[in-house]
Amino acid sequence: MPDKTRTFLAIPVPDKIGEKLTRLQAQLAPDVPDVRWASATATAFHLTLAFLGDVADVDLVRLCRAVNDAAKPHAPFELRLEGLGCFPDPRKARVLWVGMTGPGLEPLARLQKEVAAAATQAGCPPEDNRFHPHITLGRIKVGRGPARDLSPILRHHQTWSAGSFRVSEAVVFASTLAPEGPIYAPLSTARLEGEKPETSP
Ligand code: 2AM
Repeated sequence: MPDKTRTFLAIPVPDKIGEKLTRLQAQLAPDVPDVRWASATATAFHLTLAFLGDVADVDLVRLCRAVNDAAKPHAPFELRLEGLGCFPDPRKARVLWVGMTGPGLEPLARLQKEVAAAATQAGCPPEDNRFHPHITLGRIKVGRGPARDLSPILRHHQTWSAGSFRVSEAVVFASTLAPEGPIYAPLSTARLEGEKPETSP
């Protein structure tokens, strides 16, 4: 059996935004019990571009190169974090997340499509081709009572925003599962080095 690494592609969230997400978690915690909250330190807040699952270690260098080549021509862009949501449904919440809005969604979708295609070409296809941009705040522990309806909480935080941050890199992460939760380690960082197209006057 070859050695494998659980791998995903993501945009890390800068510390300043991470602090706001941590404060939001603290505000939410009394109203949303039994949640395994994502941690700014242990797991690092991130926007997942593609979850690849187990990748053979011999393929990692090829994967990192492919992601780097695909990401490099993209220009950095601003992404605004705003509003809360749940997977699979606010009335049966399993994952609680922060969403994003604004013009940054377009370059984000282009970047995601191209790094996912590059990973596929490198022989490491994403497990799921759907992309719903979000940053996970926490995962609701299963088996603790009936399904949770978080709709009122989402409505209350509809306009909550952490502001914008500049996306300037895409990272290949290794995820190691541990009893206290996953530990993420960057394997390679691709800088977005493209020029922003001129906007017409
Ligand atoms: P997330 O972006 O919603 O947090 C590393 O495991 C990351 O990959 C997690 O942050 C997780 O979701 C994302 N991911 C997507 N699909 C996954 C899957 N099937 N198993 C584990 N993680 C997955």
